[in-house]
Amino acid sequence: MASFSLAVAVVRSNNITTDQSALLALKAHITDDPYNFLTSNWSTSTSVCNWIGISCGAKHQRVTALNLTHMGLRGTIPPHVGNLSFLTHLSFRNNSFHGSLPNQLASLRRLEVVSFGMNNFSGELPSWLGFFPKLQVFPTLPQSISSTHYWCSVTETLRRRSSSSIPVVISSGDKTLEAASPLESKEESNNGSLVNFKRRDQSKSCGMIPRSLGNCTSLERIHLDDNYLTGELPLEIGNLQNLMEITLANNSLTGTIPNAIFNISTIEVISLYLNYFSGQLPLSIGHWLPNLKELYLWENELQGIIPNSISNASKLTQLDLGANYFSGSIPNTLGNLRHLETLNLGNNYLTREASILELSFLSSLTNCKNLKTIVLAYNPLNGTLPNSIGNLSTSLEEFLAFNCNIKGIIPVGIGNLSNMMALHLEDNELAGPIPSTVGGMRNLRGLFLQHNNLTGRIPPMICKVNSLQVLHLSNNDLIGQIPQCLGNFSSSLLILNMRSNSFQGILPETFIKGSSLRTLDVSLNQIEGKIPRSLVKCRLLEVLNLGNNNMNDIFPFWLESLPELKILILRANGFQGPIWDSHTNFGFSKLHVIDLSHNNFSGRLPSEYFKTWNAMLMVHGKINSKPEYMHTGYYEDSITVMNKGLEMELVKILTIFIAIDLSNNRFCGEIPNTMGNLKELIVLNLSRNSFTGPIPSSFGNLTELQSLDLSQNKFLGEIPQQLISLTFLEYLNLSQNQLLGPIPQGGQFWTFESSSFEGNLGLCGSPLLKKCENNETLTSISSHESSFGEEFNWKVVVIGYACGLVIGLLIGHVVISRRLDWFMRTFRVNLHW
Ligand SMILES: *[C@@H]1O[C@H](CO)[C@@H](O)[C@H](O)[C@H]1NC(C)=O
Ligand SMILES: *[C@@H]1O[C@H](CO)[C@@H](O)[C@H](O)[C@H]1NC(C)=O
Ligand SMILES: *[C@@H]1O[C@H](CO)[C@@H](O)[C@H](O)[C@H]1NC(C)=O
Ligand SMILES: *[C@@H]1O[C@H](CO)[C@@H](O)[C@H](O)[C@H]1NC(C)=O
Ligand SMILES: *[C@H]1O[C@@H](CO)[C@H](O)[C@@H](O)[C@@H]1NC(C)=O
Repeated sequence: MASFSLAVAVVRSNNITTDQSALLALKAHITDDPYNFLTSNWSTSTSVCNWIGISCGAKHQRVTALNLTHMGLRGTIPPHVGNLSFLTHLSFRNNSFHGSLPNQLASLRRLEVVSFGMNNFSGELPSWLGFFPKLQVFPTLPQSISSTHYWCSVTETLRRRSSSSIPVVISSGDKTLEAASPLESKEESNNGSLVNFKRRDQSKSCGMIPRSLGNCTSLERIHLDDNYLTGELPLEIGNLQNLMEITLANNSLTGTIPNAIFNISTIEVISLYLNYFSGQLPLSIGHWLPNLKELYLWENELQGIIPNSISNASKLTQLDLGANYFSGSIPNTLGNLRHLETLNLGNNYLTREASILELSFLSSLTNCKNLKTIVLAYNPLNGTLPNSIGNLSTSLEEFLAFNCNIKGIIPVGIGNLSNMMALHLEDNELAGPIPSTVGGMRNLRGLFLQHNNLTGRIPPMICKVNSLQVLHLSNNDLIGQIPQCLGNFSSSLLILNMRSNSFQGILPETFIKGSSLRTLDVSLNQIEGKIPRSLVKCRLLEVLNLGNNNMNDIFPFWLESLPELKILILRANGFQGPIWDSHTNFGFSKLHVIDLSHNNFSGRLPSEYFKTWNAMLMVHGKINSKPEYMHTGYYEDSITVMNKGLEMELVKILTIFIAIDLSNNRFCGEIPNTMGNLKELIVLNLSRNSFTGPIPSSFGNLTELQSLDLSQNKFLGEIPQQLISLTFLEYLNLSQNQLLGPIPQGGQFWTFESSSFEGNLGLCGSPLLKKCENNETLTSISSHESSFGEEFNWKVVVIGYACGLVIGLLIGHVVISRRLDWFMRTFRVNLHW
C-alpha cells in the first residue's frame, strides 16, 4: 500500500493542480499580507498562471517562477513548496518570512536562481542547498556538467552572517555569483543629511570571500556589492580565467588588490570602490588587460604612482581612481586611452611633471575623442592650464579642477569646449581676466570660478550663454559694474553669486518674469543705488544677500510678497526708515534669517509685525532641504552671521538657522510680546538701538535660543525670571540698559559673566558684585527653587552649554569637511546613471 500511494503522489505531482495546492499551502502559511498581494488574487477562480508573482512555462504549463520579492509578507515557508517541481526561479527576498527553509526545497532540481535574503529566516545554513553536491564549491568543474545547473555557493559568507538573517542572495544560476545589496546601504546613502553617505560599519561582517571561490573557474561575473564583506580578496581570484566582471564595491575589504586580478585577460569590469584596499597598483597593470573597459577603485587607501602602463589598457572607457592616496605626476600617456569617457583622479596627492609648469597631461588627453568627464579636484597640481585645453574633445561635458593650486590664467581656448556643462575651477590661484570666449560654451550650466585671484570686468559675452544656471564668481578681485544683461539673459539662471569682489555701480534692473533665480548674493562689494524693483518678478527667490555695500534705499516692503524668501541680508549699507508701514501685509512667511544690522533703520516694531513669520513660528516646521547637485555642479548657499559674538560662515544652514539681527540701527519703542512666539529663533540681536520698556517675559518661550543680545538699549524694569527656562542659551548680553532688580539665579544664568549685566545701575546679585537687598534676594531664590531643584539646574546648564556648542560648531565643521566627500559621491551618482 505504501508504495502504491507514493506512486499516486508521483503521478499527481505531474499536474498544475499540484502547483496550485502547493501555492495555496504557502498562502495559508502567510500570516500577514499588508498590501493584499495574495489574499484576494491567489484564488482558485483564476488560473494559477495568472496569480501575482507566478510565471508558468509555455511548454508544460507548470509554475516555473515564484517571485514574492518585497511584498511585505510575514509567515513561514511550508514544505509543500517543494512540490513545485518545475520551478527554476524562486525568490522570497525582502519580506518578513521566518522559520527555517524546509528541506523539501531540495527536490526543486530545476532551480537556477534562488533568492531569500532580507528576511528573518533562522537556523543553520539550509541543508537542502547541500543537495547540490555539497555546498562546497565544485572542484574543477567537469566539462560535461551543464553550466546552468552548476552551483557555486559562498558557504563561509552564509555561515558567518549574523544569526537572524540568511544572506541576501545566493543565486548563482550559471556563471554569475551575486549578492544584492541589503536595504541598509540604500538608507545609509539616502538619509538626506549633510553627512550624506556613511561608509560601511567596519565592525559588521557577513564574512569573507572564500579562497575556494578560485575553484569556480567558469565564473564570468561576480557581483557582491553593498555587503559587509571583510578580509582580503583571495589570490585565487586570479584563477578565474573566464572572469569578465568583478564588482565588490561598498564592502569592508582590506589588504592589497591581488596583482593576479590584473592578469585576467578576459576581464572587462573591475569595480572595487568604497573598500579599504591598500598598497600600490602593479607597474605592469595595463599590459594584460586588453578587454578592460571599466576600472573603479575610488575611495580606497591605495598609494604610489599611477603606472604609465595603464595606458595599454586600450579599451578603457571609465578610469576612476579618485579618493585614494595616489601621488606622483599624472602620466602623459593617458592620451593613449582613445576610448576614455571618464577620468576621475580627484582627491589624491597627484601633481604635475616636475620639469614643466604646464599640466601637460591635459594636452595628451586631446586624443580622447569621447571624453566626457575629467575630475582632478583636490590634488596639488601646482601648474597652469595649457591653451591646448581648447583642443580637448568637444564631447567634454564636465571639467572639475577645483582645489588644485592651479596657477596662471584661464586659457582663451576654453571657449572651444562647446558642450561643456559644468566648469569647476574654483579654489585655485587663477589670475587675470575671465576670457570673453566663455561665451562660446553655449551649453554651460554651471560656471564656478569662485575663490581665485581673477581681475577685470565680467565679459558681457557671458550673457550669450543662456543655458547658464549657476554663475559663481565670489571671492575674486573683479571690478566694474555687474552687466545689466545678467538680469534677463537666462530664465534658467538659479544662482548668481558675486560676493566679495570690488564691483561698483548699480545692480541690474532687468530681472524678468519667469525667472528661476533662487540666490542673489552680491554682498561685500561697493554696489550703490537702490534694490532693483524688478527683483519682485523673481518669484522663486530664496536668498537675497546685499550685505556690506553702499546701497541706499528704504526697507523693501515689496519683498514680503516673495513666497520663498528665506534669507534677507541688508547689513552694513545705508538703508533707512521704518521697516513697516500700515499698508503692508506682513508677509515673509518663510523667512529664516533677517539681518538688517548696521543701517539707519528706525521706528517701532508693531505687534502685528511678526505674526506671519511662519518659519520662525513653527515648531518642528523645519524644511529638510538637501544640498543639490543640479546636474550643473554643486552649489551651497553660505552666509556669514554674527553669533555669540563670533562671525561664523554657515554653509547651507539656511533651513535650521533662524536668526534676527536688527542691531546697530535706530529702532525704538517697546518690543512687542508677540516676538516671544518666534519659537524657532536661535539668534536674536537687538543691541545698539533705542528699544525701551520691559524685556518681554514671553522671551521665556524662545526655547531654541542660543544667543540673545539686548545690550546698549534703554530696556527698563527687571530681568524676567522666565529667561531661566532658556536651556540652550549660551550667550546673553543685557549690558548698558536701565534694568534693575535681582539677576535671575539658575539655569544658564550660572554661566554668564558680569560683563553681560554691566552698565545697568539697578541690577544686583551674582555675577555682579552688588548684593541684593534681603527682600530682593528672597524673591529670586524662592522662584528659582519652585521651578527647578538645584541639581537639575546644574544638569541643564551643562547640557545646554554642550548642546549649543555642539550644534554651533558641528554644523559648520561637518559641512566643510564633508564637502568634497559629499560632492564626490553625488557626482558619482551622476556618473553612473
Ligand atoms: C579547490 O581545488 C583544489 C585543487 O584543485 C583542491 O585542493 C581544493 O580542495 C579545492 N577547494 C575546495 C574548497 O573545494
Ligand atoms: C534684457 O533687457 C534689455 C533691457 O530691457 C533688453 O534690451 C534686452 O533685449 C533684454 N535681453 C533679453 C535676452 O531679453
Ligand atoms: C550684536 O550686534 C552687535 C552690533 O552689530 C555686535 O557688535 C555684537 O557682537 C552682536 N552680538 C552677538 C552676540 O553676536
Ligand atoms: C556685552 O556688551 C558690552 C557692550 O555693551 C561689552 O562690553 C561686553 O563685553 C559684552 N559682554 C559679553 C559677555 O560679551
Ligand atoms: C506535496 O507536499 C507535501 C508536503 O511536503 C504534502 O504532504 C503533499 O500532499 C504535497 N503533494 C501534493 C500532490 O500536493
